Amino acid sequence: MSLSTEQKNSFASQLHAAARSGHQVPMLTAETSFSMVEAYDIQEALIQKRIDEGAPLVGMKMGLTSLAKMEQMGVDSPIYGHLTSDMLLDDGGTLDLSVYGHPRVEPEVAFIMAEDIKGPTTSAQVALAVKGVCAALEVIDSRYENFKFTLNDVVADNASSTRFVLGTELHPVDSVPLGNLGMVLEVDGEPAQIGSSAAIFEHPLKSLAALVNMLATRDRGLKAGQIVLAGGATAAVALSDNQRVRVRVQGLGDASFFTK
Ligand code: OOG
Ligand code: MG
Repeated sequence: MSLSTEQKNSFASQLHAAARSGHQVPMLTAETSFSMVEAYDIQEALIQKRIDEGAPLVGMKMGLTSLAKMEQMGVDSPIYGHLTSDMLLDDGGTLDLSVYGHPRVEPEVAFIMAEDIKGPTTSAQVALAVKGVCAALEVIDSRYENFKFTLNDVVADNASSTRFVLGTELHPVDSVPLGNLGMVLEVDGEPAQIGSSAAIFEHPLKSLAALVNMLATRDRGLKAGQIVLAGGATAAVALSDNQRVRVRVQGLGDASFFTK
């Protein structure tokens, strides 16, 4: 049995309303089962609502690309999500947590694309389409109760995407050993998670290539100027009020924000 367009739209509306209110909903799969392809259909319908509200698409993200994240969430394969302009938070900015349900933060790196690219591709090829790489933080917040979901549920919920911060230093991908950069997530100046970019799908460029190849299955690609978050390098850390959160990435500088 497949979902009707109306049903996909209704699921997208429920998740959109939950994201806007900071309230949680039960997992969609508790009501109806659906395929991974349908989960991405729901995600696209959800993103269209944000775009219609005036927040254009600015990029994409990979999620569940590290073992630490897969173990934390109890799922076992990478997924992608969409990033819209209203998810951007300035480096050093303040995040008001009152509008979110149970936000968490992850240390990441982000790419900015120099050229359009469509799969099939490889890590080596995709590097040629990248303008540069920077330190990044991603704030995720599941719209599901207790931050619990199946893979199809989290795909429908746009991979828990909520906000993200990019560092100010953009470096060419071949100017650093991108496959193994030390990464420290600090909360109030203390290390909360320590990892390496090697944890991001073995290499962040491998994660980027996997994204481009996944998009190709839906006849889509990346566009010049788009941002891509490569995926969290460590388990995510729960946020609370009045914190200073910073990621430091070896060779790439840092990115930070305050919570209130
Ligand atoms: C899904 C999103 C995971 C990452 O970097 O692994 C993600 C979740 O854990 O809620 O963004
Ligand atoms: Mg992430």
